[in-house]
Amino acid sequence: MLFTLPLLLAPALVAAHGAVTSYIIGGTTYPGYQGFSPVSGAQIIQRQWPDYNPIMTVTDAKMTCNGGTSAPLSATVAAGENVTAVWSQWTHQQGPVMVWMYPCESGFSACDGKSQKWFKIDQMGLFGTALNSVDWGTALVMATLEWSSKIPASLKAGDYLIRHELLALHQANTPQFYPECAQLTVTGSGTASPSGSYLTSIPAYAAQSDPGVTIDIYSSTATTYTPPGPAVWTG
Ligand SMILES: *[C@@H]1O[C@H](CO)[C@@H](O)[C@H](O)[C@H]1NC(C)=O
Ligand SMILES: [Cu+2]
Repeated sequence: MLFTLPLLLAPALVAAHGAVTSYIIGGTTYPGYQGFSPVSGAQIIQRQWPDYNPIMTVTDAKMTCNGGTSAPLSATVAAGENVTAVWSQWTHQQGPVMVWMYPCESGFSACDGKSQKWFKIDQMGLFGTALNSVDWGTALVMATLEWSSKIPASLKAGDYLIRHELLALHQANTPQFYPECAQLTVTGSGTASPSGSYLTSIPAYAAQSDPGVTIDIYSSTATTYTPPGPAVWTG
């Protein structure tokens, strides 16, 4: 019987991560990609990701959209409305949730997310005072398998990528990034766009040595945590 244990454990290890697999906008569920790409002709708003292995460095090319480069559809969302990302599974309870957007001014097919135009619309890091607790944004994702964010009400109408990123910090000084992107068409009469320090590039939105990235949550005596990257732009 003992010989079978490693075989039984193996699938659980493979499954011990997660990815966004659908989106809820205004009461409509938009199926995302279920893994693992490519599925030709999948009619989805999410950019297909090849796998949900952890990304270990902030400079990895997969940081942009977990390797996803295109999707045939987009979802329409009014500025000021919420977008809810849904994970089919998630297993880590320490680290921040960060939600980003990127303008696709020339349409989605030409939109590679490679310019310095990414901005955050939402994030939650540590909401308690103990780094080794489960008072973290990703613990809320583990509990509900959802994350809801408001599209800034004043955001200029147009095409955008939305990027949900979970940064898992449960292994000391060994960050794991899990990002996925979907395509949104934002409507409304807003005219605002973030500028200056709100904008950054992905990959490499922070240094690997950033204290929000390379951190030992078990030995640190800090009582606060600052997610890496720019401040959140709320419009
Ligand atoms: C909309 O998203 C915001 C976070 O940006 C959240 O505080 C709020 O609860 C959400 N509303 C709903 C109805 O989900
Ligand atoms: Cu994992």
